[in-house]
Amino acid sequence: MTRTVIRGGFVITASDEVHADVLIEGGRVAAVVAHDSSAAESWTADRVVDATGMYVIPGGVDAHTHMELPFGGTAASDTFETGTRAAAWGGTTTIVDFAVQSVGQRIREGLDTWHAKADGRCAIDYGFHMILSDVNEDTLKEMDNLVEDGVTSFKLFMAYPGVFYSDDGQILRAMQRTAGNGGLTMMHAENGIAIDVLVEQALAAGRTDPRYHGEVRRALLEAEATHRAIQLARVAGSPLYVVHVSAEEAVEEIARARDMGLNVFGETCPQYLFLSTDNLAEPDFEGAKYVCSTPLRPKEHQAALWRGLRTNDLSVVSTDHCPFCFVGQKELGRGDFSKIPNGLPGVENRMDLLHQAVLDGHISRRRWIELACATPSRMFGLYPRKGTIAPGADADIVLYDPHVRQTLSAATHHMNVDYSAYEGKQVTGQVRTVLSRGELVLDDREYVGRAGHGQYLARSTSQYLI
Ligand code: DUC
Ligand code: ZN
Ligand code: ZN
Ligand code: ZN
Repeated sequence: MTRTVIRGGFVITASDEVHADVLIEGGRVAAVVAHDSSAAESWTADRVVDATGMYVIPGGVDAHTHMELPFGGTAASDTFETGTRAAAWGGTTTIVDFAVQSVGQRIREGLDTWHAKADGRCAIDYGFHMILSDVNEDTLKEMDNLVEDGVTSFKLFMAYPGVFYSDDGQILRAMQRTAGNGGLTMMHAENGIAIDVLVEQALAAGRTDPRYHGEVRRALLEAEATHRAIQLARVAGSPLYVVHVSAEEAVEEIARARDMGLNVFGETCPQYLFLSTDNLAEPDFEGAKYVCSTPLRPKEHQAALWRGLRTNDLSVVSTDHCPFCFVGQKELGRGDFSKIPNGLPGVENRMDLLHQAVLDGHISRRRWIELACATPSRMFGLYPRKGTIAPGADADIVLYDPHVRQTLSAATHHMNVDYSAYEGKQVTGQVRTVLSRGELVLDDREYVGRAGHGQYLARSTSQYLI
């Protein structure tokens, strides 16, 4: 069994910060003990990784990615191979991607399709949520089998009529099912029926630029859908996880539900914390680079998101990584913003942007790890295997240099997309070395990983449910 020691670093988890050495045996953490203690000094190892001056943190868990997602007549530009490699460069060692059940399809067919895309190609470990686009009697029955097979969360859409959309009756039935089988309902909360009316009216009035994407997808319609989803979950007696929360009014709905003691959770994404409608209004169609749903909001919403992250009304930051190239993909929507494929690249940037949030005073270091590693792991049934550094955990570990300054740019990133949503942004801190189950993936910024190292993760049910 290979023994690796990570010596001299500053270990940060969601609960502790300690100057400690980490012993890895057979791909798992065997011990974490005080640096320079006699126990640590007696360790023999095949490999010693010097972590002097580095943070030693759990690999990131990105619970919201869309590799190769077919959308708007095209498909997300990162494959599981390129997207998981980029994730590793950015210090993320686990993704939970969204498999899709299309209309008219059995869930199992959708899941098989996603396994065919991902299996044998990932650089890091991966699991799946299931997007339900066709809730019917068969779907409801199949949901139980999925939970048993380790796909324990289901995303429903109140938006995108005709594509992913479920009506309130379908949503209620699916929630009732998860109330019985231990699954977690994830919600895309936007009133898509009302949004489509506003889209039609905007286009008819000649408002075709990307910035109108943000205007028609109104914050009130996110808040209304969030409220409705919460009430439906209450009726069903099921937990609810609201994905990509961007509007202050939606945070308020989630906060109110949590104050009532309901099992309601909120997720936000770096784009809502660092970007705004100013980006959507960039000239020469550049705003298309920032078209995603829920949309970017005016800057004033950001304070509510940061506050929610501190109070735990928002408990997870994931990326909703769904990249489309500007050339040839985003351009499909020139002259009609509704034809711009929705989504932003970001799987590589999350850990750095959240570390910058630590430096900016928005969150603490341990909260950084909690939001990006520990809570998503617990939320989606991967803890304590993922998301922490503790005896028995997978040795998914990142050596993070908190002092290096870097400029985020498409010229240097590893995502398969021709622009960066954060082009030119300066951040302090950088991933140096990444281990996945004890194997080096990134070695002092030299990529040594391989497609196919990543294993499929059958997940338990959420560890936040009572
Ligand atoms: N939102 C996006 O921005 N892209 C994919 C799907 C979604 O809900
Ligand atoms: Zn020391
Ligand atoms: Zn969504
Ligand atoms: Zn998404």
